[in-house]
Amino acid sequence: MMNQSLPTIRTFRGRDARSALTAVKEALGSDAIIIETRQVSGGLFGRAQVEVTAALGGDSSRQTERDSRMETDMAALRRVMDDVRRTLHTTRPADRKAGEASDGAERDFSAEARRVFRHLQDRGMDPGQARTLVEEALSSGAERASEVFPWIVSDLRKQLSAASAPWSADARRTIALVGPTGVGKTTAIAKIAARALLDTRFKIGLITVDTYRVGASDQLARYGKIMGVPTFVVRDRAAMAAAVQSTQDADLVLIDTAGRSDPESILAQMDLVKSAPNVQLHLVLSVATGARELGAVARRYKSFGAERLIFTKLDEADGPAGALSAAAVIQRPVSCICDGQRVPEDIHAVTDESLVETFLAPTPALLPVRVSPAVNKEQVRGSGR
Ligand SMILES: Nc1nc2c(ncn2[C@@H]2O[C@H](COP(=O)(O)OP(=O)(O)OP(=O)(O)O)[C@@H](O)[C@H]2O)c(=O)[nH]1
Ligand SMILES: [Mg+2]
Repeated sequence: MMNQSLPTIRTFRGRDARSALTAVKEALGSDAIIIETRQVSGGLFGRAQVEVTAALGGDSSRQTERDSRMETDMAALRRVMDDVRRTLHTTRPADRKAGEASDGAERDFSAEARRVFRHLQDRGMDPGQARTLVEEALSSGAERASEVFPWIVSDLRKQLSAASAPWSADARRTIALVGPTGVGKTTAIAKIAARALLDTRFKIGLITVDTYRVGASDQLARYGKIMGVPTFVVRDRAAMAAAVQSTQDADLVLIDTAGRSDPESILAQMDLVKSAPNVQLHLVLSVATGARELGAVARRYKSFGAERLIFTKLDEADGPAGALSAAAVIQRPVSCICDGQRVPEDIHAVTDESLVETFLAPTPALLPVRVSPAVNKEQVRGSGR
């Protein structure tokens, strides 16, 4: 079992498998353990690339040395990627479209209301949702931006509240991560398990029902092996019952599922997941997806009884407020957010305040000016300050 620290787990990309593996070897050495290899798009000009997730084997002094070298490499890489992203985003057709759509919608708003409306759109909120919110704020008597925005924030808080992180002591004991393909379910499970091991000193059990894709269950099993946590691959209810039995002394049981899009496969999988007693479903959604699509996915999963939301890829989102479309449909609290590929660093617990900050990024101009009525210039001068 682990005690002090978890091994470094990092992701590398290359033109092909060979160059990605060379990068792994350079950074982590030849004793690196490969967790997963996958095809991704996202090279320059949308070229396909190979992405390898790997963990470090070997002794800890070499690990520290390699860690610091890799941090420097990664920081340089991130800077280049940020530049590329900025250049691409200044001319993105999708952005122009959003702007055009908003012109008509905001025409009858006052300049103050328009400022709030534009801010919500810049943050990636669905134009229809943004318009409705501004209209409701106005009809409730708010006029200035400093009144409209707080009204909207308090209204959204009713739909978007924070829940205990899955690795905290008061979270549900059995949690299944469900959601569309590629949103980061398996990665989030590895992050949650690692956090629970490090922060809460929990005993963990991992179960996967993802037997659809070749190698999918291996991905979780490898994370499990690195963390010293047992992993069970489950194909049917009998196997689920056996896995539940085997993990009965665990403080936290995490169930990984396959990202499927057709309702029948989702249904069959949900049936299997729900045969685990007292399981709580956390719907995982990537905020790098557009607002409209997020709303549609949320509608698809709502009927399966998702009780919590997990938002991922905040690092990749231009405007993460598209998440609010999903939140409006599901109306359940958020248990954590993910903002990168690093295991376990890029997962965070949330609070009601941090959620509003994350999704809406209020600027000082949109918030009420705080003036203490008890203090005037005379008093300030008189006090000698
Ligand atoms: N940038 C970024 N990448 C992430 C984040 N979370 C996961 N990823 C990456 O997204 C890709 C897919 O992650 P997985 O965890 O395999 O996704 P999944 O939902 O399990 O996918 P399926 O099992 O195919 O449904 C991997 O390259 C992850 O490293 C995140 O918060 N930010
Ligand atoms: Mg997965």
